[in-house]
Amino acid sequence: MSLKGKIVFITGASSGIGAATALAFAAKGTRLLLAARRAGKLAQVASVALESGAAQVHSIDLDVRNHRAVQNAIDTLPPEWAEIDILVNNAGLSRGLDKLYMGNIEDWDEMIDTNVKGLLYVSRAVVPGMVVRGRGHVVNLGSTAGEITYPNGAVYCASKAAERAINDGLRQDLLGTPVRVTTIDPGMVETDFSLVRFRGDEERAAKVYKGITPLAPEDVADAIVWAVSRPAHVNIARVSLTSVHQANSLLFHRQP
Ligand code: NDP
Ligand code: 8X3
Repeated sequence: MSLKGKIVFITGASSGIGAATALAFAAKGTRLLLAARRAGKLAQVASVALESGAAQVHSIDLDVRNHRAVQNAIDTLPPEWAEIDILVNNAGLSRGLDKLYMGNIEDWDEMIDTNVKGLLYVSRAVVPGMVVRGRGHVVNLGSTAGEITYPNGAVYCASKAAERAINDGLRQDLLGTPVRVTTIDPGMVETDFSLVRFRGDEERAAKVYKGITPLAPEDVADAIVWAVSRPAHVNIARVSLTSVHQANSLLFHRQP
């Protein structure tokens, strides 16, 4: 399916997987609606996307945890940007790596508000238009963490298990419409993810990837573009991908 001229809305496009996905869609000649909180970083991604072939880019300063702001951002899109074809629900984060019974409640709130409620708010604002227009594709970012829970990560893993349920539920509820729903479930991807989890502790973040070659954000972007460019009657329900050094969220082969 040709993606040329399609409107692709990517949340969390200022960094990592979201930024790489913006550039992968740019190379297909799409029109990009990019959202995140850090406007400066978003502007940099927008500029590279235009150089990489995007037909047009429109950026939105958006915190997906704010329901009213999300609805308002969609309701007030310029008319030429309103007909979103592809939504990539990518904004997300982890905070902390703690035993559940010692966990920080603010960290829990931030993960659940972003990864679960933010995903719901954006989907609720965008999907009705897709149903009315009779076309659309929602891609949600899940994780191997949503398939198997790992120690000290229960709340992040739970947020991704929720994503899995929401993804499947949305696909069931859209049955009878042509709107497609896909979850992309990567294992470890080297982005700012661990730096954010450990609140800027670079040494601790680097240890996460020690001795393995993790996925690159471009590998995940490639899977997203593949899933959305299948023929219109094909719905890819789930793509699970890891580095060859990872079997699942618990099992790694680390080189000394
Ligand atoms: P990054 O930290 O590099 O990027 C996260 C993105 O999410 C940033 O653009 C950030 O933008 C945005 N974001 C975070 N909170 C909000 C918010 N409240 N409102 C709007 N945007 C927000 O991490 P990744 O690229 O790795 O993560 C992207 C997604 O991929 C997440 O959902 C993550 O759970 C998932 N994932 C990551 C894996 C990994 O190993 N890295 C593996 C599996 C899944 P800003 O701060 O500017 O708002
Ligand atoms: C991110 C992958 O294993 O670091 O979802 O939680 S992991």
